[in-house]
Amino acid sequence: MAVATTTGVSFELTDDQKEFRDLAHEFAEKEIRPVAAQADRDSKLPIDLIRKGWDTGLMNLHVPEQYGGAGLNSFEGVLVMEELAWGCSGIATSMEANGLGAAPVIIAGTEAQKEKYLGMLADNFAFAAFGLTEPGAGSDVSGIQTTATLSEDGTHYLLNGSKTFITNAELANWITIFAMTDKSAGHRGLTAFIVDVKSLDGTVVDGYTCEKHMEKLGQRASPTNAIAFQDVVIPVENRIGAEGEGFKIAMKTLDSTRPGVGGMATGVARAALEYAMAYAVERVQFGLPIAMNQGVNFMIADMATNIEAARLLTWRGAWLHDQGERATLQSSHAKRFSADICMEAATNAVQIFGGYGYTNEYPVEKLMRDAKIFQIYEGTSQIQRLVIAKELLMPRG
Ligand code: COS
Repeated sequence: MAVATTTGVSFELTDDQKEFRDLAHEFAEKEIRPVAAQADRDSKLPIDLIRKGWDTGLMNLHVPEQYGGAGLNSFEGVLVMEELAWGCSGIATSMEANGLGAAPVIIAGTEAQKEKYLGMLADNFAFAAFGLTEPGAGSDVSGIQTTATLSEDGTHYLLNGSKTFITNAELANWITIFAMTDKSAGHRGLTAFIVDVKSLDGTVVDGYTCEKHMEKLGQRASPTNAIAFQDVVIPVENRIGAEGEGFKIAMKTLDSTRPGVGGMATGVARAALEYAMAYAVERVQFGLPIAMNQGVNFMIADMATNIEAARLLTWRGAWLHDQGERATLQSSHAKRFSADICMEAATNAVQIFGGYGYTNEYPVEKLMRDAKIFQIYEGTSQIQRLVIAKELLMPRG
């Protein structure tokens, strides 16, 4: 990884890191790319491919080795995510969504929870999801309406409410759910839980419903569902942390996962750049390849510089997190910048392809549709700016 040494900073990857990145690249090139356009058209996750990814060890990247996972740190995870998203970011999102679902357990779970739920992901082709967003609570996490009410005997909670835009919910065996245990306490009334929604043999828990996946603009291969809970029983031992700690667990989770989103956005931007460069040298107008025009090659130059900068920001955010430091500011820098330059790169790739770029005969219109979500999920670009401004102007201890 990019190691801070006594003499300075090295940007050189270790042999192991190069090997893991190359494994992910090969998987993206040979397995993901050939099916990406069809998966997008059908709005359907190629589950056999995801299974191959699980077999190859490219899922559950951050599950520690002691629970059977790959045990990668954040920095190494970012390397993998850039490559997978270079292949197809919808497929990459679904391949790595277990990481988002599992992060609260890794951050604040008990040993028993880790063994059971992280172990389940590593030992079986199982899925986890992250249940934070609600129809009325997206950016404003403290507006969550879902409730978890403790039983009189203190053995379990009853969960009621609904969540939306949940990646992989239709596949999930368990979901980390954020629910109010004390509505009068604002963000301090939010608590995190592990909710078993579907056993490994496919039996759905009483009171849980998962709607058909949504038809989306981009990242269409990745299932996104609305879900609801009516008196779903959660054993008290499935609470993550103490009552009222949910908000901070959610924020710490997003601090840890946003560099990975930045890595994916960098991967999509890189794909857009590569397609745009290949086309710009091949497409002849006015007797010359269009790459000879400053209007085109300056676009390419800016895309390339932005990609380099995005990669460095994501590496730094992830690296800081790996040092055990609070990486809120750097994570938001990484996520915001990578998402925005990805959108710009994909839009400019379509521009360089001209009319052809606007058709689905060429891959860049998909990249443009896929890129948009990076500016929305795991905190919009506006929320990232808000976090950055708060961290700079009102730094927390
Ligand atoms: N790590 C640890 N603690 C944090 C934290 C972080 N990154 N960010 C905030 N906190 C703590 C604060 O220190 C504060 O603690 P106290 O209660 O002890 O004072 C508490 O959490 C509330 O913080 P704050 O006042 O900043 O919260 P806000 O309600 O103003 O909202 C934002 C914060 C907007 C940044 C947050 O709601 C957010 O990130 N929203 C976007 C959510 C999102 O990404 N949704 C996408 C869905 S997930 S796919």
